[in-house]
Amino acid sequence: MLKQRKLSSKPLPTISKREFARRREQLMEQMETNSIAILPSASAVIRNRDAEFKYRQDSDFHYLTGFNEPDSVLVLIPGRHHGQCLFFCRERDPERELWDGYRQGPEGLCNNFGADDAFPISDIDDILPGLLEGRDRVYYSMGKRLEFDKRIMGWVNVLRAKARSGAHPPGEFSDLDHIVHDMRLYKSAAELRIMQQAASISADAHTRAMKFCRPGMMEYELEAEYLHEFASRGAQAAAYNSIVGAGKNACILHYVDNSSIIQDGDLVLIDAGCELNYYAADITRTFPANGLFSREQQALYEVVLASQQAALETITPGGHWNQSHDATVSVITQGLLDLGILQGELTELIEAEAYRPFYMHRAGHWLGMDVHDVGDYKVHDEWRVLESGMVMTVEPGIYIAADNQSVAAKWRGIGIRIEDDVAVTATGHQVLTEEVIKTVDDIHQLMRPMAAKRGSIDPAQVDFISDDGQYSAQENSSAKTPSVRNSKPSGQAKPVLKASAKKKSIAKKKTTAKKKISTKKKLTAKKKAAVKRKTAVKKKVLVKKKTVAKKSAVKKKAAVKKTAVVKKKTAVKKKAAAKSRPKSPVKKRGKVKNKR
Ligand SMILES: [Mn+2]
Repeated sequence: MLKQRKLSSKPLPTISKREFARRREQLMEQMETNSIAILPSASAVIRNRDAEFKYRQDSDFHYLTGFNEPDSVLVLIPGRHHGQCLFFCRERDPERELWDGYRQGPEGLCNNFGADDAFPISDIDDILPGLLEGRDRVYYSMGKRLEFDKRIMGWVNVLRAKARSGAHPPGEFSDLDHIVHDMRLYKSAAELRIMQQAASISADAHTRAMKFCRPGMMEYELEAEYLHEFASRGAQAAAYNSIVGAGKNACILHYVDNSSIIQDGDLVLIDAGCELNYYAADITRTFPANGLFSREQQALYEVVLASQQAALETITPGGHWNQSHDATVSVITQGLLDLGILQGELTELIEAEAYRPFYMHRAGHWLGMDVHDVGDYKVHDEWRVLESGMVMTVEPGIYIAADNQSVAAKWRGIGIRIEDDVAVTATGHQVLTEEVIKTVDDIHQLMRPMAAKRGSIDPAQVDFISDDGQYSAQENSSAKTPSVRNSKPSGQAKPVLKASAKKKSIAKKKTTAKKKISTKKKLTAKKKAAVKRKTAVKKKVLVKKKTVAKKSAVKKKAAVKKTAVVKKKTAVKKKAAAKSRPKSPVKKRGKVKNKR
């Protein structure tokens, strides 16, 4: 039954008019004297035939204006006596507005958007040359909109042609991006509030997907859960095309087809975030479709998680951009060594970039109005020093291609990425996306009871994991009372994780140092235990094979007896047949194990 959503009492955070004006002032302060800045809006883009993509304003234009109509141009002329902030825009037009929606018009820009003066866009060829006349320098970003580049040169050439009659055409061009993008790199308190909200909505969408996921679903069904959460919470769009990759699709970094069936035993990698009021969130989580990691999946997952934790610890003002990447490289290389996927000596492997076939991307990027946000990563050839207000992602991953013959078959086709959004604060950092769980324990707790209810847990896999001392087949059969690892209170699993996640994150911060050491210990301990376990596992599997075979034989016997009442003769035959192929369930199990 559908539940009515609670009415949200809090309005969504926005940027105030004063802040937009302050940004324009900041830009003008950095411009040379006697200069002009010109910034066109984004154009509407045809999707096919006469249907357009939903309009989305250019990020720089929105950042400086808050004005989201196409066919607009912002002109800033610091120190101009008759007004510094000028706009060109579409005129009001009742006929067009009936079809396409409300327009501000020049009056609206003066009244509502801080314009000192505003003109119809249709008059720009007449007016702009006059505004350029007498300026020494033009701030404009060449090469992004070829049509508009031509018009700028056209207006300048009008003045050059009149030079003999005393006109003063501008002699220098400067890149406007350079100033605006550096401003955008430092987020204000208001921007951080929006980004936190975008992160929270996206985090809830990931939690929602984990709850909904089950084997047999299509990838696009999970994508739909995200889009539902985004749209119903006021986020106007996904910040980028959502990636929902199950099984080996997770190894395709920008997989956006989202059209495959999610198989039992698959890991599902989902990279999705919303855009709220022009600010992006960018989260990746990887979780088992049936709620339970296989041993190989878990082993790789723990390495990625440990590398992300190591990277987060480097993020603090005064640190530099590349430290987080370096941290992920060393933890991932060590992890691949421990698991026997790489062989050799750690520093040499790092030097030779031996990790690259498995970890081929950077650990993160700036995040803001654009998902891969603007801002230089190096200044004067040195990695950028982190400062309060910068926001970045931390997203290490391990991807073992399905056809990578140099790796043992059991690892192939596993793709894992874990991505969070992190703001640099005055004293360290804040993870904006911490509300969505990511430890193996938490994922098992959240997903397993529900998966068990739907009967989608493969008993073979439960047995498999129980070798690790985590689950047993018996637990699986009593699914309604989920038992939980590490003696955590079990009732918490369902009524969910926001509160508990917050609590945990505080506790986590306190124990991160400890954890780092313990994960290292775990890895080496695991390695030692692995040899012992292997032999033990073999024995166990043998025993289980026998018991499973027996059970199924008994079942079949019973079934056969029923029909025996009707057809005695055939029943006898079937009985014999049942006895003669008791190994069939074992075969099936082996198949499931080796699939990945
Ligand atoms: Mn990202």
